[in-house]
Amino acid sequence: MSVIERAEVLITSPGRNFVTLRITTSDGVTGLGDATLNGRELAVASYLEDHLVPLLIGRDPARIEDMWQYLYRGAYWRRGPVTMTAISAVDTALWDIKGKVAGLPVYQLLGGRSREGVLVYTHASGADTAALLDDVARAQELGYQAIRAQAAVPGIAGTYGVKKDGKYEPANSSLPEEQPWSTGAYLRFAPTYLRAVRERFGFDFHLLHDVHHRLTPQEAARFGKEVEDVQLFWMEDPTPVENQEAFRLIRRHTTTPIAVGEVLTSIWDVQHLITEQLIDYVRTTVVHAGGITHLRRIFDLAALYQVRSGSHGASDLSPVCQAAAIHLDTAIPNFGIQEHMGYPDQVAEVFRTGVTYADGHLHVSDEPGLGVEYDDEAAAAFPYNPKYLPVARRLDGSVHDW
Ligand code: GCO
Ligand code: MG
Repeated sequence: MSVIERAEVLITSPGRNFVTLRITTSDGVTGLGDATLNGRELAVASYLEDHLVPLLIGRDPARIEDMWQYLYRGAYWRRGPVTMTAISAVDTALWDIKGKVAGLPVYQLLGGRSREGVLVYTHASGADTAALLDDVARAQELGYQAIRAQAAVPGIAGTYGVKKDGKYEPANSSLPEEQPWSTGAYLRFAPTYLRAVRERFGFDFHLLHDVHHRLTPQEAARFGKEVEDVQLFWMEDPTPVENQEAFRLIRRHTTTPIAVGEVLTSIWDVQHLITEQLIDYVRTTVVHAGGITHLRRIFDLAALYQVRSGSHGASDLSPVCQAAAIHLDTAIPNFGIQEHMGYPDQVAEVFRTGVTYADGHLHVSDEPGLGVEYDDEAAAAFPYNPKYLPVARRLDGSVHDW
């Protein structure tokens, strides 16, 4: 019987930090899993290295479900981003291995194709409305059929979602930057630029917007209602997700679709949002919500309630997570949309991925497994470089939700 012989935690920073788990079997087959938790990378690396790797050695790599149950229930402590990201990495690497052993791409192991390509949305942003409109035009020229629009709120420096030097990357300083926030200014301005996008480009593409947990339930209800005429594909994270009752209030007032889940890590975290139909899209991801095994379970639950997938796909999720997500998106019946933010150029030197973009869609290759290779030599040129997301403060100095 083939057993797990080695498991290595690989850390690299080709323009941004990535943690990767590589599992090698006694037959010499390797599998990759993304273990990146933005701004808390080393906590997951330690969880894996100190607590999980010793448990993996000698076990059967084919028993993916059993491994998931063993690591989840066996930890005693449940859920949470560090634990779930570590479990995700093991799970994803084992699916990669199973595909390579079977000679099949992972989407075939998940039931085969439900669709040819995976509809993706990209980011457009700007320091003001004119700059945002230029960026939407750029995204359309690249063929994107779904675009997330954000613009800097006048008078508020460093507003969430706006690019610096042509690339969007909020985690850009070695200690968290503190940025001002004014809900009033945002609520006055955001509807105007969303309307300007529709006025200039029409309704023949999907328009998305990320509120990034900045509003109270009442403010979010008002915002959703006010932008109904722009027909958003979704408003994302309108309010912090800890108090899920809040979404009932938003729902009562607006038909603007709601997407939630990038910070949630298990089926229990999204259970009520889904079963009480408080959201339209669930944004949990392979890397933070327990790997392919657990995300499939979340999406199957969601399918019963006509909730569709809309996985987080920011550039702090590695190409290994991206490939796993595209395999899953290709196979599931209730796929909605996939975020596609792109990566700094150096990322392609470390991760060779079979995922390709064409006409607003991502496609997986038919290589066995996930179709991603990791170049150790290239990775060594990019040492870990601690970076943090900013912290938002209201104009009176108190901390707001980022
Ligand atoms: C998104 C997200 C990201 C997150 C980042 C956190 O919708 O893409 O909100 O921009 O802020 O991934 O690590
Ligand atoms: Mg988001």
